[in-house]
Amino acid sequence: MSRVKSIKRTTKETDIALTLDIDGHLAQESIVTGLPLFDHFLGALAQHSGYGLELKAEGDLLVDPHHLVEDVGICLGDALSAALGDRSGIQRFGQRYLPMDEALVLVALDISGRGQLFWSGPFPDRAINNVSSEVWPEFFKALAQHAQMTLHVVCHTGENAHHVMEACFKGLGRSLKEATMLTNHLAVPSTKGMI
Ligand SMILES: [Mn+2]
Repeated sequence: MSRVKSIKRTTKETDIALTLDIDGHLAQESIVTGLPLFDHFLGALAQHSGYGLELKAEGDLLVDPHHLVEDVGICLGDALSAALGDRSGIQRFGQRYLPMDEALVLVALDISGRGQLFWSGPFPDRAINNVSSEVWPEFFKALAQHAQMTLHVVCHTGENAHHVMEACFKGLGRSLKEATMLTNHLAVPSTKGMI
């Protein structure tokens, strides 16, 4: 069973082509968004999820990175949802405390069929390389909504905004790896019989 999905999405704000392979058989380093900090964080996500991710994205960065960051989250969420099919055989839940030096975050998720983000701090409220910290939750929100998963991200401590946000992306990667891992049971992991 191949768990691969390609997505193309073009709007007046962004142009995105993405291929996701949950079982990781693609070249992982092909991530180009035009925003090097975002490439760096997505590279950490791909690395720690074990997913193959090819991504080429262009956005109206001169307006605000907001559109690009949100729309990549939409495409990655759509790809993940499609690649998972009817969710049969997956672990469903994933969680990770992720330290990065002084930063410590918790990421916990449930591939529940209900797309929602719960984001709680205190997060450092500082720009990283002139990119406002308020943009990053938009990625997590769009991803959660389009992958139809319940996603909690909690910052327990951290002074350095780069450390905190990188920890969130790494923690997301590890949590997704766990949640989308296949079990020996082919059934959909829900007492309802469907997700
Ligand atoms: Mn870094």
